[in-house]
Amino acid sequence: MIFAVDAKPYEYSLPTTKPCLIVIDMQRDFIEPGGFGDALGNQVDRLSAIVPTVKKLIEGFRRLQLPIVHTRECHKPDLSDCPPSKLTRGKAKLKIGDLGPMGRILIDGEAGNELLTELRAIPGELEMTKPGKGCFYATYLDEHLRQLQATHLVIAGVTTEVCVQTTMREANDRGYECLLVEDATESYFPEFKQATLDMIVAQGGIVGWTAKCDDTLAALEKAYGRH
Ligand code: C5J
Repeated sequence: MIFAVDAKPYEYSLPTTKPCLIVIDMQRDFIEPGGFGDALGNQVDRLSAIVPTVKKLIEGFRRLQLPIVHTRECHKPDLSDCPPSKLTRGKAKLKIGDLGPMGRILIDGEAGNELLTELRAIPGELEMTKPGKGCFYATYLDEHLRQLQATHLVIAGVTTEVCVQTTMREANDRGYECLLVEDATESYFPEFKQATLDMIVAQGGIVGWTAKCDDTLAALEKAYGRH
């Protein structure tokens, strides 16, 4: 029997192997005041609104014993993995590596770089750092997914048009079938989120699919739940 998620631009068929959930950058630096997102002049409270939905999605994957990867965008304390272009871009009041209210901005190990308390990884889940916007750049994510034999990725996190979209395009080029969960992703700019969702599903799903969290979980339950 083939199970599918009610999705755009058409149903997203679930595989016989396990799909993997990728939760992108649900870290304090992007979602709480005083972090990198705030330093760049963004209204960060838009992003906290999706936390309950992301949590629900994570809990659904845990219940079904499906794999989960959490990512954090960050740099080494000596900034050796941060290109000068990224360091100086934006002329922000605080730049990467500067001391902010939650420690050094976007630096691995600092308080602001942690995942939100309610979305922390638990043992058995991979928490992976990444220096770029895309989750595949300078990481071992591809190898990890191939070891899991994952061909299908369910994607959530922030921000929709930056790290989420970049990752989805990287994954698409590597042959993964990707589904972005519409209400488990957010942008500082609502119009950019909508444009990204539209771009993904255009031309028959040129980048992949989008669907609502509840529709995704309902199909996963049918496909992988114990009946
Ligand atoms: C940004 C991200 N927006 N996680 N990072 O710089 O989307």
